[in-house]
Amino acid sequence: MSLLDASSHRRLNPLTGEWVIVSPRRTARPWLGGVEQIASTPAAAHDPDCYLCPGNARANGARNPDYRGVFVFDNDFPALTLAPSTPDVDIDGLLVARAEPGCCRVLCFSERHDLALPRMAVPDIVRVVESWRDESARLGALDGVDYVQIFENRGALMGASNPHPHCQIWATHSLPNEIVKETRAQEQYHARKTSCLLCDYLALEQRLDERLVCGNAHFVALVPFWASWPFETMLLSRRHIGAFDELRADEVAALADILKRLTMRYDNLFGCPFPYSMGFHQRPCDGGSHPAWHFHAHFYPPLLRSATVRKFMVGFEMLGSPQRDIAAEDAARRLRALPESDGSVTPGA
Ligand code: H2U
Ligand code: ZN
Repeated sequence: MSLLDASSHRRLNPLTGEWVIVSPRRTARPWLGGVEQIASTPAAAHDPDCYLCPGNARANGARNPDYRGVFVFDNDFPALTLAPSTPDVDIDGLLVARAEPGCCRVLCFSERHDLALPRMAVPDIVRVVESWRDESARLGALDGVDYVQIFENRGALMGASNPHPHCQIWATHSLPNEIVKETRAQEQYHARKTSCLLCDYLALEQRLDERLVCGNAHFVALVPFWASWPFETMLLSRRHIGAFDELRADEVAALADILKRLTMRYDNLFGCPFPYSMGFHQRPCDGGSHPAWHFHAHFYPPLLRSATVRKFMVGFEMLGSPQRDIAAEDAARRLRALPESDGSVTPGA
């Protein structure tokens, strides 16, 4: 069932229960709107003005150690604290507020200011994945922490405040909105079918072979049928595991491998350091066993036509439903055709 040549339609995201409008080939319309700056890869391995490089002073005056490899620290400007003093508020069910205990960490991928995931060596990315696993376990065990969200904003276009390759980790007391939706959908599917939503979805995608991008022994990258961002992808573990704490050593290595390969493809799409927000979705750490939960990552890149023309999620997307301009199958075909090389290449067609 190919919808590549279909006219406009909507597709269901079974993980959230939300719909996305698909308008294939709408990129043919003229564009006189905003053009972004082409980001360049930082040239220097160490930048004396970077808050995150080894040995440098951070914005609040603390000094980074002369670290090598992964460096994790408490965010100096955290969005959440472990003991907030906010009282609960509920006025007529209309003005409702709750204290939100939590903590925020920053994780630098390595001492190298110039090496993002696509340019790092796989063994060095393995150290990053191991740190994600360790931080998830440590923060998840804290009193009052029910969820650990690991995410990377790459590129100024996606709000990264610093080009030094890094990600953030937010541990929260309540489940974030996306996790509430995904938990509900996976549990309902599990109850209805006595099987896992994402195991079944992955099996279907492998059979249809229309939206797969790349894979290895333990992970698959694909453009989800319901993708809303132009080159959105999902990373799925082949094994039914719920969270970082279940990753075996060979799966840690495979996750590092596929992260490098997928991000190299992204960089090669428009011949630029490809901006995105990505993050891992894992089972809540609230004491429940959550057998329906399937570990995965989402990549949400904003670029649409080139290194300088992005997709705006505004207007109808903000007020109604998300809408995409190229079919998911088309995006997957383009990503699949790209080389996995970290040099600069001719931008993809
Ligand atoms: P983003 O690039 O995704 O914004 O992540 C960087 C985080 O690093 C950001 O949350 C923190 C910011 O608060 N930070 C510090 O904790 N100390 C600094 O000296 C600079 C930035
Ligand atoms: Zn740096």
